[in-house]
Amino acid sequence: MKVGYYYTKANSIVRVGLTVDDLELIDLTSVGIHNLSYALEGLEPFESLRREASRSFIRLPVSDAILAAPVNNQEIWAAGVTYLRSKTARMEESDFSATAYDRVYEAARPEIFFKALGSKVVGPGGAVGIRSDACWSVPEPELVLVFNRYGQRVGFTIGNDMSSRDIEGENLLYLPQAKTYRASCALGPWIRLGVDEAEARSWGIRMEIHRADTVVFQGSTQVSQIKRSFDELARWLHRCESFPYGSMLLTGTGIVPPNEFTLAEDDRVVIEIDGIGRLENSVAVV
Ligand code: DO4
Ligand code: MG
Repeated sequence: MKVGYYYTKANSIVRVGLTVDDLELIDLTSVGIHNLSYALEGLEPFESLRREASRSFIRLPVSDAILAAPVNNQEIWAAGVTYLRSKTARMEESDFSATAYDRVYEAARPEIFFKALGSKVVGPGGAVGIRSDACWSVPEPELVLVFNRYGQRVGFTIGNDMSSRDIEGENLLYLPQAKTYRASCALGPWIRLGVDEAEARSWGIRMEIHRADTVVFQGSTQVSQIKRSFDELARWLHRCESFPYGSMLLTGTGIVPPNEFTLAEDDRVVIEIDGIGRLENSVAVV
């Protein structure tokens, strides 16, 4: 089962929708569910939404819906260097802070950093940003853990942790500027509910970058390559911290384009994760 925000060509007011089969969308706003993060707060959000879905609501083809980012005012955080591929890439881009990545990959405490406010996230079809003062920009396709305000993991979505590799590589203290700027985080298209960690670890992640009519990069990885368990990442995220509106955690990238590659204005980034769907964004200089 997947939930998300949608609107249609005929009605631009955003509503909450649910799909079980990817064909039909069940409108939950018609029974008073306007806020997705609130709907995910129940002790059994999956069960209660499934009960709602079995009632007779407005239904429409999924193909008629235009999806928006499935987020409200949650904080968005990100884990880094959780895949071996990411550790290697970071060490290549940085002269003097290379050992930091080596160490954090092995350390008990993971790298976790603040990424975005929910209100600043780009949704499906929107434009993600590359900084005008960066010269080496890449998308990072990542599985996202969705937590309610009690810290319970309630679902999964797709994230793009846009990054400026030259800025991060120049000095690790510049990480917040390399990672958090206008339109640096995209999320969507759905939140997948009712899936345990074992099933999510069987999913593949794929990314393509299109420039005009050419695919200029394609790569893939497996969620099973993430070094740390989801519970481990969740425990560190919630250690000495709480999220009154819930939170989301991007789990790191295992797909890194070759070092000579940088994104350009008007590229299109297409990320697919089995079990969730496809997140597609254009690229704009910000
Ligand atoms: O250490 C910098 C960020 C790493 C990251 O975002 C990732 O591994 O996905
Ligand atoms: Mg990342």
